[in-house]
Amino acid sequence: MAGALASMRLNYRPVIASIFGCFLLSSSLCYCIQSDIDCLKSVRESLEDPLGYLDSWNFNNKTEGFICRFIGVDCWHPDENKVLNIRLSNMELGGKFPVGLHMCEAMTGLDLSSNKINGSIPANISKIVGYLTTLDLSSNRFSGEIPLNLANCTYLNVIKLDNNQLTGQIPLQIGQLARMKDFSVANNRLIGQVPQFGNYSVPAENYANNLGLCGAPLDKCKAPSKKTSSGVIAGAAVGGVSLGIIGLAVAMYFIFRRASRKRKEDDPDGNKWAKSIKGAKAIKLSMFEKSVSKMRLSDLMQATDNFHKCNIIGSGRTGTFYKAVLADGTSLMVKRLQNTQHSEKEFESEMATLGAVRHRNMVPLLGYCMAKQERLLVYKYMSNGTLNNKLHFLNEGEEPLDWTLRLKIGIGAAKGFAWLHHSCNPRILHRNISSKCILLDADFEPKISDFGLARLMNPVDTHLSTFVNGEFGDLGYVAPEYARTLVATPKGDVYSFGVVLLELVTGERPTYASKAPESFKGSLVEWITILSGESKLQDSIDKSLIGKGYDAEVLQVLKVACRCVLPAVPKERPSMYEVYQLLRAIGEHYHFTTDDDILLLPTETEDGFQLEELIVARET
Ligand SMILES: *[C@@H]1O[C@H](CO)[C@@H](O)[C@H](O)[C@H]1NC(C)=O
Ligand SMILES: *[C@@H]1O[C@H](CO)[C@@H](O)[C@H](O)[C@H]1NC(C)=O
Ligand SMILES: *[C@@H]1O[C@H](CO)[C@@H](O)[C@H](O)[C@H]1NC(C)=O
Ligand SMILES: *[C@@H]1O[C@H](CO)[C@@H](O)[C@H](O)[C@H]1NC(C)=O
Ligand SMILES: *[C@@H]1O[C@H](CO)[C@@H](O)[C@H](O)[C@H]1NC(C)=O
Ligand SMILES: *[C@@H]1O[C@H](CO)[C@@H](O)[C@H](O)[C@H]1NC(C)=O
Ligand SMILES: CC(=O)N[C@H]1CO[C@H](CO)[C@@H](O)[C@@H]1O
Repeated sequence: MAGALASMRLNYRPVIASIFGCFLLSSSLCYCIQSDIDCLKSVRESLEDPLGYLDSWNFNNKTEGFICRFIGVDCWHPDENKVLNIRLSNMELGGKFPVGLHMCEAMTGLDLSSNKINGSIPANISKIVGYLTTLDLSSNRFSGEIPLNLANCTYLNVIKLDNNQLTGQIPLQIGQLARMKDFSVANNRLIGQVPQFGNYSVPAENYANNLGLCGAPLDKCKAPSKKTSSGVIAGAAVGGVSLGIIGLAVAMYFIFRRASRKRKEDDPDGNKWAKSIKGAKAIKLSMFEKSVSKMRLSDLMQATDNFHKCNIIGSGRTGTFYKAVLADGTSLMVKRLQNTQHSEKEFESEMATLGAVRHRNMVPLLGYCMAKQERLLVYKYMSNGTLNNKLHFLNEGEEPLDWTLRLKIGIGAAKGFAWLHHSCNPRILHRNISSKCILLDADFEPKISDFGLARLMNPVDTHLSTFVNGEFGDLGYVAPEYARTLVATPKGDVYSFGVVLLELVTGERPTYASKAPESFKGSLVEWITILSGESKLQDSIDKSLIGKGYDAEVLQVLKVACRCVLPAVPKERPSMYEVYQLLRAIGEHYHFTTDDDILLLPTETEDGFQLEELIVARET
């Protein structure tokens, strides 16, 4: 447990680092610690809230620290989305114990007292809220037994379970909770011997009104357990050790905080690096498009306020994205590449290749810039952000995407990926397709981003090293054989794109199916697999799409998605070219694109495969 706490603190950095998509483009800054946000979302979803107290939990304002201002939520620090306590007392809340709390990894206090929550206390409670010091579930309708596993929440000081309908015996191991100073279970239906805590004597009234409790401070039990006393000694020892470790962990946390604070003070605008290249010589800025060919580094500097952190619109593994607004009002996206150590020559040749990748459904690379070690890529601005945001993080008052837009986006994106796979030579695999890599321009034309940069990364930063860290692609999108073999293939991309199609049709996120039964904890694909087996696929369709005259098309697209994700053998999935053709046929009568600006040559040959594997080998 002590080790777990230490590693929880150490994991804290990677958590921040992995929040962003290929690049989340939203108008507001977001350094959110997604797991704690998801935690609160799941709490809100799992509790019944007849009086609407939790309606004020608005997840659309993505200002850092926004959840800290929610009713009943305290954070470790007011401008950091890391939950310290949740206090939702006396709000008439119903439902079950919110098991999604396991995502609030650093939470130490939980108060759900005086509500109408029923069901049992989870048998794996230490896996859910293992770091609690205070647990107050009093005055609810909890039934069943007090789980033995509660004794594994070793940091608990306070346990209040009074005024519920708990039955059975109190696990004696709870006596091993060495820090206990307030334990009450009055007004339940408990029987048997009460636990004995090392340093703390429970007042008799905390046991009052049960069916038959015994042992000090109550009457002696008729057949006292012999194990109790040794349990107390072991418990006190364990407690002493864990107390030391918790002190250490808390100290480490604050040292870390202070260090990071100090770092921030040294560089409050997060742009020290930019200031250092400001007057740099040997600057090279090349533009592929005439419209911006006269731009200089100083223009980029001005357009991004010297790359001030306020202009960051997203960040991913390959670098950070800034929004730049030129003097004439034109917007651009500038990507600062992470750690490239390639020579200027290598970089230029990669840029020449990427600059030549022009397709209606690719985010256009307009130019690039080299200044000292910095490498900046200039892209066209995409005013409607990511598909992911448009599907799952609507701003207030924003309508869900209608079916024709979703179909248009699906067809356009398929066309782009098919073009990368089949018309580029050598073919380009994306390797990390998700709804975050599909950007939307002002007309909602989808534009694929973040392709072809892998070769510009340091060898240590390429995908293989992220595999080692267990972070090989966006969660919920990775084809099973890709996760197993670590070899990127076109069919791996097809699988990931199938998940994007599922998102379009179901409105669900890849890692979590909200319409599935509460007990179901699998991914979107796993849920679809079950529904498909039961011939109930249509149950998954987004409610906002049903009954508007498109039902047949929606179901057809859902079936294409299934062909991409369900076959266990990658060979049985269609090629990206086939996916595009299938979707295009479904949407033919809309005439979304008049120009057929791609030359599609299906090249699903063995040669194509080998070529790609060579590229993988070179990068790693
Ligand atoms: C894949 O994309 C996700 C977000 O879209 C990002 O967090 C992750 O680092 C990327 N992984 C690789 C290997 O590119
Ligand atoms: C988001 O929350 C912050 C802090 O509460 C507030 O200052 C800001 O105005 C809010 N923004 C929006 C768009 O509601
Ligand atoms: C919990 O309460 C709900 C109504 O809020 C009820 O439908 C359900 O049967 C209750 N469950 C238990 C185990 O009492
Ligand atoms: C706890 O157990 C429930 C079912 O008993 C399960 O759904 C949930 O995933 C478990 N939580 C954790 C964090 O292990
Ligand atoms: C609880 O802790 C004990 C002793 O540390 C351990 O053996 C047991 O596996 C833990 N139980 C659970 C459910 O984690
Ligand atoms: C328990 O009591 C012992 C001796 O009385 C003391 O040294 C120890 O600090 C106490 N532990 C706690 C958690 O109060
Ligand atoms: C829904 C949405 O955000 N639509 C915007 C897409 O981009 C155009 C052009 O910037 C805006 O006018 C729309 O409001």
